[in-house]
Amino acid sequence: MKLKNTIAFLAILCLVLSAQAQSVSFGYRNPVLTGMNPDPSICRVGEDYYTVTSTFTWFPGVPIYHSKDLINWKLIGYCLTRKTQLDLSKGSGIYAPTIRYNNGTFYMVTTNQRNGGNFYVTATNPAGPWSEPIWVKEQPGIDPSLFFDDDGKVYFTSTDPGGIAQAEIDIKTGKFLTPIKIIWTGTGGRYPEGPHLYKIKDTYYLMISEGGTEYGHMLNIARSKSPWGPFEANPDNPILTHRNRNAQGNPVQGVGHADWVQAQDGSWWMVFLGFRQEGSHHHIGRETFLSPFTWSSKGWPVLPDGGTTNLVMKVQTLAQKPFEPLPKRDEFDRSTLEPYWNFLKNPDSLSWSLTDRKGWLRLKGNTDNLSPKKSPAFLARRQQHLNSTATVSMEFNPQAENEEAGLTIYHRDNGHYDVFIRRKGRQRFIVLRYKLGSIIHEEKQVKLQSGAVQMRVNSTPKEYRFSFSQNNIDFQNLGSVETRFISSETLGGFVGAFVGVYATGNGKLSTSNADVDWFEYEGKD
Ligand code: 6LW
Repeated sequence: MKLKNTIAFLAILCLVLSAQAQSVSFGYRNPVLTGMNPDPSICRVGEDYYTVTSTFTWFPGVPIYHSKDLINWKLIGYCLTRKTQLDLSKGSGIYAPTIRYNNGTFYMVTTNQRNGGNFYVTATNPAGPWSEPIWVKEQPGIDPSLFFDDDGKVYFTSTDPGGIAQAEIDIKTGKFLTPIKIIWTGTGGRYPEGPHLYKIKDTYYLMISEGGTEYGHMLNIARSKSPWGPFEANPDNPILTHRNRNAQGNPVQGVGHADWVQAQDGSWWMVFLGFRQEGSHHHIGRETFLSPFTWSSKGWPVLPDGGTTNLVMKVQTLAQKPFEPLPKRDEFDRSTLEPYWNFLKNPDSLSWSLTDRKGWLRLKGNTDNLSPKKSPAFLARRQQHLNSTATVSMEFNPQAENEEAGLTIYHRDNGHYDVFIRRKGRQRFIVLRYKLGSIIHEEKQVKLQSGAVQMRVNSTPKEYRFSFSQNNIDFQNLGSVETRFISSETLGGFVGAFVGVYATGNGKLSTSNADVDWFEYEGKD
């Protein structure tokens, strides 16, 4: 009997221990969403987490990522997939989104800068489809957020020239039910922005960023017993920043613009933006970082290490549930694009096809080039690693000298490095060209044999190296160039580097198609 009891006890102990072992893991690497993924916003539904980030003039807009553990994320779709939701014909596109879940419905609220302003879309399945926009015409600021209070009221909070502004909103129509009120002006830092309102028990917390999205970025918080304020600032602000001396040598900089979530096990987590700097420049954009936080005895959020974050996080996490890694090579064998492909502005549906030549991505150069007025024949994906290799195999026999097609590292129209095929007289060449503001430099031109061409870019934190091959084995070097010339510090703007394939007729319609057999991307960070 005694032995039986002991065995039963040990069996139960084993079960408890193994259950515990499955419910937590230890440690992870930041950023959790690599490549251009700024202004993250997060919500939880049961044990599922969803995060959205800003996309500016890339299409489709606002990717939605899913996770079971806050660390491993899978791109499951986009909130803005139609021109009726996302017209990118003017302006600088989509700024900071917020995602919220209320009563069976997901809400994603954001701004289409100078192209309609603030709006939200809704969905019951976060992977889509998402609704047509409901426009919020009464508030011209940016960084909108929604807060669903437990009394049924919904608040729309955003920036305003006077500070952080708020109104109660009729969530069915987008009409304001109250006048707009400035609820907090922040702590005196420049650009009070990225507000989110939360309620814990009977206290409302208003978390915002200040200092601008560069090296002076910081996260500040205030609280009140009313959603309208007055808001009392946390005496220990900022709760997260790398602007101070203690973070001077940290490879992560510019942290701020956060949103928080409480996990199913009661732990608290923030997602926020930051960038990985290389010699005081960053070129792959602002990325999404994750940190746990706790509450002080005085009721304020406290982030680890005095409000700093790291690439390697040595903390307990939810049980980690990674997704299958994506195949390195896209063979273009399906009739739909892999979700990571993006277009610049609203795509010209005549400029590309997966069905014209089965198993190939066909690019049909239009009049636009990589300084686009509308949208060029151009598909790109985020450069998600500082160390990476991208290779494309392309068949392209230009019939006229204005036609070109190739591979590009593209940050903005004023900063990209292109390796491409063109023709001069009867000869085909491969060319390496750098475009940096008003400077256009052709670094190298090499004669090609007939047949397919593989174009490759190897990236390290400091440099891009371009090469080509015609047998996919022997690669001939074309040249190397610094990453920092296409960094955000050099070019300005809010975006980051993408790598992609393009074709153009440079002002005329191209008479020859560029056929992409495969595209390979491998990250090595
Ligand atoms: C965004 C603002 C910001 O609207 O950058 O870092 C702007 N914060 O909140 C664009 O991402």
